Amino acid sequence: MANNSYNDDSITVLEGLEHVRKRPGMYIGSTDERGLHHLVWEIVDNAIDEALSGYGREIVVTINEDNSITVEDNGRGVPCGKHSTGKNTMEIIYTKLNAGGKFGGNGYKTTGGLHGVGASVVNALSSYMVVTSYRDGKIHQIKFENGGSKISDVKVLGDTKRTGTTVTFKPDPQIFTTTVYSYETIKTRIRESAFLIKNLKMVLKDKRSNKSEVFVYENGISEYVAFMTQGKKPIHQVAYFEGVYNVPETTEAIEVEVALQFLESYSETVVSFVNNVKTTDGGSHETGFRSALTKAFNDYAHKARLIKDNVQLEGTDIRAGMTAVVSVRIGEKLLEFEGQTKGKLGTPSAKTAVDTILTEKLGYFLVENQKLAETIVKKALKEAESRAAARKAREQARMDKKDKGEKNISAKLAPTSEKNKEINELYLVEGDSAGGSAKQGRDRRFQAILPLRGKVLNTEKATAESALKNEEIATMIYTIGADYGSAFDLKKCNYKKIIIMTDADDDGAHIQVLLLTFFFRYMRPLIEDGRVYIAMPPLYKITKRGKKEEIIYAWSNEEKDEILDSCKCPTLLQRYKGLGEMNAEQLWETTMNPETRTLVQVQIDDLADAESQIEVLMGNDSARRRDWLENHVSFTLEEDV
Ligand code: 28F
Repeated sequence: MANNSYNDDSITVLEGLEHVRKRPGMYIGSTDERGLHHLVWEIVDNAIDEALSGYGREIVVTINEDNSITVEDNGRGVPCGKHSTGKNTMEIIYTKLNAGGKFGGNGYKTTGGLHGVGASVVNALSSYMVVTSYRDGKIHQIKFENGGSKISDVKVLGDTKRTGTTVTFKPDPQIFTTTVYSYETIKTRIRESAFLIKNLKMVLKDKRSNKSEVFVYENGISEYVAFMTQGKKPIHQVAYFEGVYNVPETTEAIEVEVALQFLESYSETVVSFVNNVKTTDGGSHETGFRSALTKAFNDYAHKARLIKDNVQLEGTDIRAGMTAVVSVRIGEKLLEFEGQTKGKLGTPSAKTAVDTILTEKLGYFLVENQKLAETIVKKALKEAESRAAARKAREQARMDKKDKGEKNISAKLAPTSEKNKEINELYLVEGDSAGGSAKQGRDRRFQAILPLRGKVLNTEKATAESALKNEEIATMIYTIGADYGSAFDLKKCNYKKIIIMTDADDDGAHIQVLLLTFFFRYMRPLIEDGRVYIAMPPLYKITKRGKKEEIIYAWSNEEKDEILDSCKCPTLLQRYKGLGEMNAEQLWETTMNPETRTLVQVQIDDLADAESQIEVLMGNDSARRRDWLENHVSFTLEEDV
């Protein structure tokens, strides 16, 4: 029987990396912009692991002019002695798939300084890579090109007093659909790492724009929460809890850190991590967090006689208006995840670890901060009442409308003829005229149309009660059918896609942002499950007056110019000012037909960033909005086309 377990002999060096080039998606998920940035995370995480092992506290990430990346740390320096295979260890680390670690680039970084398995994957997907190790008083360097072929053996370039590792790599354009790095994407991720690891200094430099920023936080995740709630109205200073939980019957320990802050508002935001890697789908540590919060607040409320013994505060009402970061560190042996994405922590003892530590420490905190504890309990009771009131109001409104024979609030809705939640789509259309064309042009089997009259309410500025009284908002909640806020239930959602279709002008963009704010605040799982889209109507209609008339559409100025340049015959150019200028047939063909349309899927790349951006752009603090716009938007007076 063939020995199908990998070992040093069965993998020849290049063949291993060849496999990575053949199936990059298996190692870095995709070869689009996300996969491109994955290369950076792999190398940066190795530098972080070295810092977590206690060596070096500063990491510098540089985006070079040619979109290559340089990462530097001041750790011990990658080993560069002789390896048992006779090759230099440095060469092995960057050319072997480290079958010993988790297979593939997505292995787990643990705090044990087990340097991730991704460095050789990055090499395989780069047109060149240079690794320099400052160690034992010497500068050792090795170079690779074309996906990991060694250019030369390790060279000693000279003497040095410092120690550390520097890796420069350039993603291979033959592999990646884009090789242009995003400063904001890299900034968000290294800032997150700095928040998670106290006093780790992360520096980001962009040689393309000469921009650079330093991130170092001596109060770690407490500063992360403060960053997420900036501009909002907190009712107390960020509270921080930490502890170590010894897992019974093992020699393993789980480190737990929690930072939380209650605000005057009502949205709940919890971001969680395991070994400094974000768990976007939560998991056992978040379960422990929620259970500890509910227990600690109910214990306090009963002891302080704020609620009768037979009354129990709901976890969702306690957490309304709370922002929290939960970060746990678990050794390799206990680490397990639910599902393939590894975005959801499975380790059962992580629930007990967070639950035990937080119940105890939060319990003390509430006794030591009675005024605050009382405020939060009262807020939770009010939230429970307003939720019940809003539900009663909606039920009553529905009964009233039905009783009085009035069309119920979803009368404006042109429903689908078939009830299939797995394929049905809901178009939210700006304006009645476009709504009319959409109703006519659509495929009524699976496409529903809900025309929106004018501007949707800005739910970032409105209170929950007033938002629910707004007809457009109430209609959307009723039509989508999955409730809202903490009661939102994705399984009840009537549509697979919610598509925002507005004019391609400023008003249309404003309505898009108002709707996205609403979905982010009241139906966030809809976005997280990738169900919210933006329709892309064409900007131009080009009529080619040749032997027979031909109509072509263009979605950008570049595309329009290309079409005009390629046309020999006379053409008529029309710039669409709004959806209403298209008839039903054209609207279907260009923007609604799944075969021919273009949709943009809305994704939340970084929850913390989204939180603070929406607050700045949509919230009540116009001074902060103006600052943000002045720093992030260049205003050019464009001639009207
Ligand atoms: C720019 C990215 O990759 N830094 C790294 C080290 C240090 C050691 C190491 C790395 C042992 C055999 C796994 C040094 N001295 N920055 C980095 N710094 N890897 S990667 O060892 C490799 C491990 O393979 C190191 C003593 N022990 C470990």
